[in-house]
Amino acid sequence: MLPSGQQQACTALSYPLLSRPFSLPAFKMSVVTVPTTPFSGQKPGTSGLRKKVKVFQQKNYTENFIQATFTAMPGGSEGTTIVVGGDGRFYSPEVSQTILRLAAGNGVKHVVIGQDTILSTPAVSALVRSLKADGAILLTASHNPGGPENDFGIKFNISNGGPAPEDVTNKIYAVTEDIKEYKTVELPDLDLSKTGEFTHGPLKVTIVDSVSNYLQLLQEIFDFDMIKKWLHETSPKPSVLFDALNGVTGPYGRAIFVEALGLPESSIQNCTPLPDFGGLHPDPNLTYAHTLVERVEKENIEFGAASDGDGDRNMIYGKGAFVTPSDSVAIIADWAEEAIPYFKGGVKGLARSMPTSGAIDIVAKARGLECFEVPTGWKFFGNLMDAGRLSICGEESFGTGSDHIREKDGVWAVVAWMSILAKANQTKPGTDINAILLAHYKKYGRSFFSRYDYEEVASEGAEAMMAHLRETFASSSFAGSAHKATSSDASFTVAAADDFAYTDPIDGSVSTKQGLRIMFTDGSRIIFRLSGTGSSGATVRLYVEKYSRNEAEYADDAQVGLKPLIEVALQLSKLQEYTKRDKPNVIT
Ligand code: G16
Repeated sequence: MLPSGQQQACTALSYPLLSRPFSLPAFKMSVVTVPTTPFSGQKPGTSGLRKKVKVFQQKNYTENFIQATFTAMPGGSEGTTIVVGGDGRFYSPEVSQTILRLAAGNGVKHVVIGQDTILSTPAVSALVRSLKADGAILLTASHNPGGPENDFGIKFNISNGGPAPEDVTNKIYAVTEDIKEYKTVELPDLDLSKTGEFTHGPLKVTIVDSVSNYLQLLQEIFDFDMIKKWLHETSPKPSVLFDALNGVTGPYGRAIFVEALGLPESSIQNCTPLPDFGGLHPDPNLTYAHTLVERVEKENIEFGAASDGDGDRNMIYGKGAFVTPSDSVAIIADWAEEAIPYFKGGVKGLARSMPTSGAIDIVAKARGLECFEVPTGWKFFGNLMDAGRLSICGEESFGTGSDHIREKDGVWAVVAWMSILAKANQTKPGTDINAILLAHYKKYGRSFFSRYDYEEVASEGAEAMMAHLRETFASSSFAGSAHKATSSDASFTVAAADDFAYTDPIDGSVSTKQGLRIMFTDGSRIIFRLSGTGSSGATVRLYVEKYSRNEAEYADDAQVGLKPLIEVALQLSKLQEYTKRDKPNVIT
């Protein structure tokens, strides 16, 4: 291990897997301190630093951020083991080598890295936990498009396997603001295409198969035999389609759905990770996963599912039945003990992000479980899980997961839904996704939910709209005021309005300004937030929710029922005026 901060010699030299012929001269590998200057705006957002590739390609830009990450690592980077993985997007190969050099320069002892740097975000979290590593660096901009003109991202996870909490990301940002040098060792590129253990300068590097550790974890969590029975012994056999959108879950999809569950090759699509996702926008929603939706409808497929670029998001879609992420997590929570062996001992608690619908709260209440409402961002669930108070949680942004790891987990959610269907079919053959949804609504009522995204609007306009709403909230006459829809007589009376703030029940940390909420007297809600994951401009998110116990409405299209609320939201925010957009880019 190298003491950092000074020129330090080290010998070390075996390169069994260099991609090009290389004969190593007999020189000493030293830590080199390279002078640099800060770049503005290296502030990690909801989940890491996401910018255009071209921004990361600027000289020293990536090095600065990685150095800041090592400097800010809780406990320091000296002597540590870190996991490195990502979704294989454009520019990952170059950045992986940069990480190895800076890791060596910062005294890291052992780097565990995915073959060709490929490891899904959940697989990284699982590896950090099973290896008891000190942290991880993930190369991903998640669901954002990839390629030379698109996005790249770097995220740091801590030793529990979860995204770094705000005190750490704030520290990373503070270091980037004042950085003067980074520490590196001038190592040649290491061939990352073959698994094995290597000595790379002062580092031990283990290149791991991308899938095996994660697959083993899922096999411990779920009853694969029960799922196989449903898939192969039901008559007629249910058909399945999994779409990896050319993101990282391709190899996982093939290993799980084709190899482990015995489904035909035709039940997976877009399953080769590509640096530009084949031009797809790897975001599993009705807009960007439309080929999945079309095939499910046209070919009468019972079970469709998609995952995003880095494998932490999911969408569940059966014929004629889109499962909103808010419903998805509530239904998984309700079935967990019955259908998923991992939860046989009992579910500890449930949680959702603030904009996510309250469907899961209703399940929690019925089952006598604690339920937490946290700000948007998976990092807010970690403390609750570590404290043993949270088992299952989800976000409206197509994130669902449990305390098996500390990231949301797209493939886990897909297998959870297969488990629910397999279980339900044991007693009621022919049960499909639609039947599961309707049964849930009958039991608990339905929370209609939708999100409108206005992507890449001018930041000034978006900020001005938020300021206008804050001003509106401050008026003493706002609570109690009534607001009428434009296309109907529907009217909503404001019960309360606030800027959501959260005090972490475990460590007492406070996060303010997490979204503007308007709660109405009938239980409906409107929420406005600016996304923390965009790479340029601002993305306004408008969330609307309405709860119904009227059975006649359960099969309705959510957009119809939510229209009056959306109209009120647009009036109150003057969104169209401030953003100059009359339509959202994406509706989910
Ligand atoms: C990230 C976070 C999620 C968050 C989502 C959307 O997801 O991990 O917790 O809900 O962004 O955030 P925002 O609304 O700020 O854009 P991912 O899949 O992009 O890593």
